[in-house]
Amino acid sequence: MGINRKIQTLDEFTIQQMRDFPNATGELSGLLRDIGLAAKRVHVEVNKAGLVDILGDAGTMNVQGEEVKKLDVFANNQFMGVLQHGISCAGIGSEELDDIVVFDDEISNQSKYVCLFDPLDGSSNIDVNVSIGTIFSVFRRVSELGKPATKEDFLQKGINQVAAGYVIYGSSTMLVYATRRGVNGFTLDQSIGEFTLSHPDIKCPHKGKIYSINHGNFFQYNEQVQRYVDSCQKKNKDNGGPYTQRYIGSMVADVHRNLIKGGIFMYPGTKDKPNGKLRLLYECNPFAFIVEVAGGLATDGKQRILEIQPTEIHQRVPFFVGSKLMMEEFENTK
Ligand code: P6P
Repeated sequence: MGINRKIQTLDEFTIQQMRDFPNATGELSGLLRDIGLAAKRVHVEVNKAGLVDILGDAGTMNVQGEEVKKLDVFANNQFMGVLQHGISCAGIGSEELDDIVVFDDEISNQSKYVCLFDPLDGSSNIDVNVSIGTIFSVFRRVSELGKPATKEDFLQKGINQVAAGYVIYGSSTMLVYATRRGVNGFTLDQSIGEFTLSHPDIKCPHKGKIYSINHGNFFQYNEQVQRYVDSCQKKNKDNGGPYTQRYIGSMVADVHRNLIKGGIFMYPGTKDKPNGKLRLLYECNPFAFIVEVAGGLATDGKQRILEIQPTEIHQRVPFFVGSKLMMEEFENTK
């Protein structure tokens, strides 16, 4: 007799969430299922990226006679496409697009939500087989339903997100998303082509032993960061130091590992780039929301990421995120 373990797919899970909220319209569940569909299509392309030379490099024609696009452009088109043809999203912002794209058709204008994406973060790592990811953020519109979405719908504080998540294309492909009810992880079961619940109710350990930062910029960081990194490397009976340094240069992989195992990820500002490199709306806000719902903290070194009032779609912020006690250790480092 086989183990009768009920495997719950992403679709079943989101529909179950709807049943728990009788007055839910199902739009958010539908939006998350749309994102799951696009993620499966991106998974297929990412997993054959190493073979692109056989199928024709970006900008050439592949064996099917289709133009082979850069993978991040391909990913952007997949996520934008499913949402534009769905019924749950009025428009998107994306790292790949200079400005927001308002879908502005009768159905989309009735949709309650807008989405922001980094469709394929870390794509420069793909040709060396390092895990990469998609990051997404979902807001309820503040503009009038029935009319086109506006820039204000996208420039909301991160605290207003109704959902946020990421897809990690790694040793397996996982979709992790958070609502205020919790963080749940789904692993793609390729035998049935479905994301299945594998990491229910993810919690970020309050303490970890991993610190993640690009040491190459050490002498460009401010004194607080330098002192904290220094303390991470020293034996310390109070905080269990020295810590282990892990940094793969792919944000989704680094933050996902620290979310599961405990740890702190830092992308500070430097003298040359005081706002750092990472984008507020579609990299830092989503991860700040996810990690906070899971019990961790996220700041720009001074204030809570989720309290920052955005001023433009592609703005950058310094980013510190991870286990509550490690983040407090950092904040208390003077
Ligand atoms: P650095 C990838 O290019 C990325 O945007 C993030 O995924 C990653 O955390 C960061 O840049 C790495 O930047 O400057 O350390 O190489």
